Amino acid sequence: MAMKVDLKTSIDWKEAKAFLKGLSDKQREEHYFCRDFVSLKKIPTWKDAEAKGAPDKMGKSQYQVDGAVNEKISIFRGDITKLQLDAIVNAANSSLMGGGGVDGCIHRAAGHLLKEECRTLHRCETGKAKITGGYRLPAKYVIHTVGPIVQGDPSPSHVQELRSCYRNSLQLVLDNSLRSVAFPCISTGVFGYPSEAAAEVVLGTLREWLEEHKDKVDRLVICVFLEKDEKIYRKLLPYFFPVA
Ligand code: AR6
Repeated sequence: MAMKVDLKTSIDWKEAKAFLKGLSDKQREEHYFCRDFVSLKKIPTWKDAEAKGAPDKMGKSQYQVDGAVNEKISIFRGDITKLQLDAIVNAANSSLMGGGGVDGCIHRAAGHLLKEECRTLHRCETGKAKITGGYRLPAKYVIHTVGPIVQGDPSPSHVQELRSCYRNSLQLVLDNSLRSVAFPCISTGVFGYPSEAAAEVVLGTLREWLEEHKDKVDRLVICVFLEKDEKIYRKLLPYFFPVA
């Protein structure tokens, strides 16, 4: 049996990561930064949410009704650091050394070892993604991606970069055999990407990806933080993920 590691005082991220890897899900809970974490089974799927409280309907969708896809997507409003999933995505900057917004929240919650591991990754380009351990987070891994910085209307290359953030993060989900992941609204805070335009890119990208890979994951969670983003996503979801 490996020596117990105290994640609050340890200075060796590799040792801490290996220690956490050897624990059962239940054993990991005692190392979480919070007690009020949210497990995957508490997050309704889009299919269930739609069945319960029919949100606004949109006009005709260009997408087919696909029950298997609708079971794999969720919208959750709240703090992404509380989600007990295989991975959460961080809207980082290219230094990967932390910052404000959701990045700051994730680094604070995960603890100082996250930064130590990030230091070894040597930056990340816009649209790319890199993976680390989750340390004191309920999520096992953090996927760090860097969104485009936008002033005014997004250009076609901004659109491609935002798409790449989601697609490259999802590629890491597959490469690491992870089954559940939550995304924040990448680039729509400090980086200035208009929220509704971003949501359209995100939903199109996730729909397309799920059509191809739905059997390989249990759930993709869109984690919104602001009421305005929740409204935007609830308005657009029936278009990209029609239920009936
Ligand atoms: N959980 C979920 N979403 C959150 C949380 C949270 N705890 N906190 C904020 N958000 P931003 P960006 C939402 O600015 O635009 C940092 O300094 C927030 O409401 O965090 O990609 C980095 O280091 C918004 O909807 O990320 C970079 O320098 C969304 O997260 C830069 O900001 C993204 O807002 C990245 O800017």
